[in-house]
Amino acid sequence: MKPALMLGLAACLILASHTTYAAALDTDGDGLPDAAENVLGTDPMNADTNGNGIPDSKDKTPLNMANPIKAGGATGGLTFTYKVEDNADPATGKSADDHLEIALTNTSGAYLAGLVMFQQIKDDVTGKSEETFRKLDTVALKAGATQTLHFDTKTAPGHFRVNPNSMYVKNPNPKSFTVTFAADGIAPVSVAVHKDKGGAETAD
Ligand SMILES: [Ca+2]
Ligand SMILES: [Ca+2]
Repeated sequence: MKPALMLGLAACLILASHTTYAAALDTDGDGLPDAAENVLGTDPMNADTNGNGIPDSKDKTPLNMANPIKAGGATGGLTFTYKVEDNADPATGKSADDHLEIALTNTSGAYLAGLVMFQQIKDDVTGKSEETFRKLDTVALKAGATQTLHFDTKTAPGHFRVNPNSMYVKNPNPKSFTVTFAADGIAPVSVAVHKDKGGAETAD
């Protein structure tokens, strides 16, 4: 083979491998390419979107799961408020992009750790739902303390990643949220919140 032809063949091979790589980019390494996750509604930067311990590519229901939080524990140890729209910037008081915002208060009289959260979002029009479970290992509350948690795209302390392909972000239908928290020795507490029609992650 002539050198020029060999070079041309090598260039073709390199181009082909780059094209294949780009087509199969799998940022979170869960076996599903980013492009497929964007279609499926899973998170391309979280290998286990629903938090049930099974990677998205092996999970038969990567967006759905039953509530794993068990009943039991002391009642009255934890209260919280939950906001899914009409958020405000705490520094300026001005309107902020819609996001999940939770203010947790430890009313147990003791240090509170082992916080877990289960959330269901239900589309009021189609009836479809998405569930997620999280272990909030970085949150520990002293007795009487309140901490506000934000679920959005920011990375500052107190912020947790939300799936950018979730129905909360992508689907403008009115939705019903149910969220449950529990902690070590503390009984689960739940609230239901409704979100009016309109997209999230845009101030409205
Ligand atoms: Ca992936
Ligand atoms: Ca999973």
